[in-house]
Amino acid sequence: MANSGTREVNFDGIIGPTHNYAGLSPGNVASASNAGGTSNPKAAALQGLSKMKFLMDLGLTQGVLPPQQRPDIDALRRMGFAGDDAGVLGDARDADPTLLAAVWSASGMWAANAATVSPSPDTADGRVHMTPANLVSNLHRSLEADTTTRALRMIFADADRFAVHDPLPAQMRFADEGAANHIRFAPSHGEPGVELFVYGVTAHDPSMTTRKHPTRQSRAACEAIARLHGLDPTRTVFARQHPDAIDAGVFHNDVIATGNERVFLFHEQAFAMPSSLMTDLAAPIIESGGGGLTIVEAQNSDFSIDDAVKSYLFNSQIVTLPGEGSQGSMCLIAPIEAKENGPVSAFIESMVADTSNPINRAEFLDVRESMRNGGGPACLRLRVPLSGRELDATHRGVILTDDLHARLVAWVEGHYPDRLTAEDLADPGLARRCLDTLDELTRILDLPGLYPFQR
Ligand code: SUG
Repeated sequence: MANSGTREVNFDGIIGPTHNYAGLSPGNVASASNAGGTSNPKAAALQGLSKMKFLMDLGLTQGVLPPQQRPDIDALRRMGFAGDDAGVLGDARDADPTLLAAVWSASGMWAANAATVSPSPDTADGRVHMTPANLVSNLHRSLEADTTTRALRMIFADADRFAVHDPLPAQMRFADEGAANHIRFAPSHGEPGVELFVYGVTAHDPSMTTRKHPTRQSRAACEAIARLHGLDPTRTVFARQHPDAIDAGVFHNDVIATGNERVFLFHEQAFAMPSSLMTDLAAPIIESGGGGLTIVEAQNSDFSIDDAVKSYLFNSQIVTLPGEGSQGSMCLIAPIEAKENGPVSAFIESMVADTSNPINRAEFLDVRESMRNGGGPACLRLRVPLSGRELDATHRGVILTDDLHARLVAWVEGHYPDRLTAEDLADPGLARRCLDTLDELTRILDLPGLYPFQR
């Protein structure tokens, strides 16, 4: 059923105080090439908050998701490191610095990987369904699922309107990276849509490996989520990522393709079976009288896949602008790196000028601290289309206002370090200060008891 008054709410991950460059993600070009660098958590968090404010000032509804509890010293204890916190941190550093780095990672900032979301017009029981991602492909990310599940259950607590499932079984057969490999198309956010799930591998076909880099999303995971969410099989499409794209650094599909409502923006090398895919996606929308898809396909002759990975154009957010005068018009919220890349910038200019698609404005934002770890504007947010009633049932403490924005900026300014290196990660004093900082955040967001250390 169509819902009137539905809007897309973007929930951005607040970048945590331990943001650092540890090179933890094989296949993620930026993470690998900035490994060992010095990060600036304060600048990172402020860049994230500026992006959220920018979207709010465009008239969009913006939410926040809290960071993970980091460092996760209990995770090191589960790996056998014992003693007081100083001993655990020091022993982990001496045994294997990548284990230490994993429990400090602020990777929860990339909220596109928090969960897969199906809005209520698409689901059999008319509730909004969410499956938190198990993120089993990388140790540091696998530590996110429990707190993400808890946060989503606190924020979307009304069981009459929301279903927050358990993450899928934590095994590679069900490797799941959330909404980064999922795009929903619909005539408008409140109408029934078509959900596209993109996978890199099927569990039963070992020949489906790439030559260089790991694949992070399995078809089995996509199918399980579609079942859990009660999606209509005639409006659910599974497509394989092109293995060459994964090997070029496209570790998530949102590095090479994106969409909004009826618009589908992608690079010609994104998918393994492009022509049937377009028909499968467009047919249900045409049948429901919603017109077809507007396809914006970048060719190799426009720019290469390497330029796509360097510029992160496809990790832009495409948002529908509110308001009478601009009904149906869309804005591309792109990373500044896309403007700095000649061929990509020329492509954006001609796309915005082309009246056959609704994208008629482009804005370039600075999220460079996140970009150096392979996270662009779209990685930082989880899209949740919500009707007016569903928004009313959502925890208000995480919906951005000018006041909340100002409080979060002051909290970051007051507590965040402006420099973090690998050497800092064995410091128990810094660990304590980070947890105190998070404790204060749960008061600002009114999420008491969110973190394990608070219980
Ligand atoms: O999972 N980087 C993240 C980036 C995630 C981007 N998200 C989306 N494309 N939706 C990842 O690879 C790097 C951490 C480090 O190396 O310190 C990292 O986890």
